[in-house]
Amino acid sequence: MKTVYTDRHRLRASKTELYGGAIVPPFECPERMDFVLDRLRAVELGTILEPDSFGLDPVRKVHSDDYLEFLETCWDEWKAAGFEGEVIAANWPARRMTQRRPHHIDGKVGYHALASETAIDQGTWEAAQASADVALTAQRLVAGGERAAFGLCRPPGHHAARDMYGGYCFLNNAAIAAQAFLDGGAQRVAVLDVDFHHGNGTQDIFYDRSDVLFVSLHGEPENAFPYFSGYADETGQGAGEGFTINYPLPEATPYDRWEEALDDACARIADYGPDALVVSLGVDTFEEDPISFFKLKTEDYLRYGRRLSALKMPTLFLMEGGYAVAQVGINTVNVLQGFEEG
Ligand code: Q9C
Ligand code: ZN
Repeated sequence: MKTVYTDRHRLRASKTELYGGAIVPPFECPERMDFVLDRLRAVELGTILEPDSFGLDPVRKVHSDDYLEFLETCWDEWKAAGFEGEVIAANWPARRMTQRRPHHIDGKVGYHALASETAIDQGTWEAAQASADVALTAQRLVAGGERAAFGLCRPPGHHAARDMYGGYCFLNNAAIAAQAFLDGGAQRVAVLDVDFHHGNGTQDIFYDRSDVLFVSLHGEPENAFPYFSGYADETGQGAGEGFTINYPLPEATPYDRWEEALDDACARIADYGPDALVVSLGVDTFEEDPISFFKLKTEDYLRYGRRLSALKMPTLFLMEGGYAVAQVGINTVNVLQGFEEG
């Protein structure tokens, strides 16, 4: 399987994350990619290619113009306002308040943020665009006939909604790629999100559509970020009713229980009969992940890679989360190796 990757992810080098009331070094750090690359090379999974540039046209199909304009200009506006630190949201259009977009950057940040842990630094916008290019380049390989490809995206994407960033995500790589399959002639695309966290952004983008089936296994929202999304009764709306499927799972979920949900998810995907499958591949389901609460072990990633292979669908894997940094490589590549064996 080919991998698409660029060092330009290093431009996202935020130094701050708001965590438990303290400012800490971000869990979502550049070193994560080094471990994945080392493992890809160690097992000789396949060629590692640079992405091409696709520009913003494919991005505009899933994100709003005012949001993209915000991402492009927020660092300069923040500095021009005289702020010393990185861009962090501190104000929200909360319940019963107006949803009008403010002019001052301190207000605009809150308008476009869905959480405050994620700080924006100078290189974030360029890195986010490079990450989308990685996804689109890998998507083109699969659309062009490869059985599977891996987009080693950083920053991740699945929390990014049509007009909101957060949860370490800015551009929704999986949604951009799913839309690209459709625009390339696919009739239906399935997105399977196996990151520990609910893919609220991907759900948001396709919630009222039937041409993308969104299926997610994740920590139950009562107890896990993003807290306000991911319940089993969120099933889509309008034409999209029935095309969102959520499997919220409790604390300490072990592999056997997780695999039962995966089997059900796979059956639903098979029934849908998509032309392509996009896998939002987060490995923060790992038992040693510092911010998550499932109990998957390293060998379990091989097992579910084989299970995904049995779907026999053109498959695009895109990197999402995973914060047990030294094990992110082996766990991620185990899924891809399992897939190739399966
Ligand atoms: N107590 C992704 O995996 N904060 N994003 C968690 C835990 C945000 C995770 C706090 C986690 C975002 C792509
Ligand atoms: Zn995650």
